[in-house]
Amino acid sequence: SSKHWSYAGETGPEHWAEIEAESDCNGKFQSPINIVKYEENNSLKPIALHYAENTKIHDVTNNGHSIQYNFESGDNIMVNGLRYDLKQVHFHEPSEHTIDGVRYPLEMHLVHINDSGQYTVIAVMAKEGVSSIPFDFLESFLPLKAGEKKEVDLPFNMNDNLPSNKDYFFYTGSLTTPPCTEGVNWYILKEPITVSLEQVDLLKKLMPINNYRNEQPHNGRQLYVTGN
Ligand code: DPN
Ligand code: ZN
Repeated sequence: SSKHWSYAGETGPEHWAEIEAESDCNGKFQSPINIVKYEENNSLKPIALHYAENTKIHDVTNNGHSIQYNFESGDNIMVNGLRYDLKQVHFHEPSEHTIDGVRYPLEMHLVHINDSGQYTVIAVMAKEGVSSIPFDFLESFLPLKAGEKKEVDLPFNMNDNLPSNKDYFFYTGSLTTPPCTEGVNWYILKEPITVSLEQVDLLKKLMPINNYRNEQPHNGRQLYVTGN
């Protein structure tokens, strides 16, 4: 299409479906959602994370919507016996998902895709606190302007970016940006990581203000939780 989507005004979320005619943005099973009315499901297993100690990040890009780290192949997760490769990690400020109505200062999305083109996204919330090492790493490579991209050649361990407790909420939704593709497995970790105010401020300067999509209706979807 001629117009490009954004987070506000004439190209904002209310217009995504018109702007991207082939998208699912008007679909019934969209993301994000407010996480409430969840059920325990004891048959849900821990997510099998295969994140190497020395993963190569190909580049970091300011794509005008978010700051995005693009990964070389290697890191992956297993979901229902299928391998999903980690493609990219990016940020929303403040968070897109809310938990019992609470919006976090930051939400990190780990976007994975399988051989059939289906997505699994792990969402990690961040609250204000002592800065974590990966975010120091992040600062030193951030491109400054929209459209800028930097090649990155440092080993990176995705595990360092995650909370120790991997309990999660699970539901089926969509990508939260056009084309809003449905059928996405969402794992939202219950335990937030911590970032410093400086780090949130830095990301704020680089990304569009409020780069989050509003809460979407559940429309009868089941929402599950693991752990206590
Ligand atoms: N931009 C990603 C998000 O905000 O979750 C989703 C996405 C991934 C969109 C891959 C298109 C392709
Ligand atoms: Zn996202």
